[in-house]
Amino acid sequence: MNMRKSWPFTLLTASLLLLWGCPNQPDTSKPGPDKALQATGRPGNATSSPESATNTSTQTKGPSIVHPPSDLPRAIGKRSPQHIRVDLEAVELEGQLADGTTYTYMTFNKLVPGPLLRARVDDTVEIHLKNLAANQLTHSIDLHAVTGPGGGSALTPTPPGEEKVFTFKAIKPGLYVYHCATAMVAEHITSGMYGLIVVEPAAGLPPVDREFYVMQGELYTDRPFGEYGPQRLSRSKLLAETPDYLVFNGAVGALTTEHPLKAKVGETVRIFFGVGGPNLISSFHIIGEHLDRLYNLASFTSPPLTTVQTALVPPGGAAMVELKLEVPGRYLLVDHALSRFEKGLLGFLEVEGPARSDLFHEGGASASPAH
Ligand SMILES: [Cu+2]
Repeated sequence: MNMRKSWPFTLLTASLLLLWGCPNQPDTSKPGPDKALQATGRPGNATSSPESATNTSTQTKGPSIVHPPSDLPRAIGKRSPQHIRVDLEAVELEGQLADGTTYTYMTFNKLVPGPLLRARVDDTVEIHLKNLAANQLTHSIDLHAVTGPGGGSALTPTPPGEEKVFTFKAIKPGLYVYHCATAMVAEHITSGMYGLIVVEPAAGLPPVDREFYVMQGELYTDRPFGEYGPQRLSRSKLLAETPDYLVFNGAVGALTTEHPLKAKVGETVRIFFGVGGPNLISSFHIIGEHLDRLYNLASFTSPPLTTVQTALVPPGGAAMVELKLEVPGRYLLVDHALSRFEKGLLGFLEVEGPARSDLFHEGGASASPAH
């Protein structure tokens, strides 16, 4: 058998965490995980397709395309408007989608999502889009921060080996998606060509202790979830909107085994969260925590909602969320449409610090040292 090994292990741990809401290691004395997972050795239901039951393909390995969630520019804060130059390069490459499985990604700067761009309202932003000579396809960019027809897409169709430049003034503060807009647009987006641009208000954003950058996307592959080997885009599944994979930051395990989010008790963290999609709405949720401030639909000009459990984020949309961390342990980032968890959509927020048994502890109330 050539079945995936590490994902079921991750899923097992996560399933246990889901079942008991335990912030640390699961208690193995409790009932076991989903029986279908045990029976099939892989996530999903017990009635696996014949294809998935005989995964005899050869494992493939490629470079990681995962954008680390802590890799983003520092806050701008209060300053005068400036002229900013942004250099982006379209790169097509076969990268790691999951253990033993690769996919032909299309990227901005070799990572999914592309770089988090950061400007201040009324900055003049000069976009340079280069298309690598070795690429097969033309690429372009539409930034939702742009005020102007096409968001830049009509000015930037760039064949391999060429470069296009355009300039816009960022007159509206907010958190915006950008993406390739070359037909078939959905193919370029599903393959990884999306990212976020923050346009900070004149006074800057409220200070926080840490910021993270997370985006959700779906992939439509010719072979089912968990198959080894190089995967190609399935256009029929794309058009039917039936993805095989859903991922944070481009790949299965991106925000669990590869780059979990890390923070400390007492800190306030901000997540710039966006949905590249191209098709599915996210019900973004952090299991065991609350979104203390939700800048709903990424509006910076409306007051944030407070103490929200789940944020609804559309494709081509975003949300800025902030939460204060009170209790240590591992929190799970999910889309609460939880079937998607079985297709790879999971992240960890690992919080270190002293226990808060006054807020959370095993056993009856009398077991708490506070009583
Ligand atoms: Cu493209």
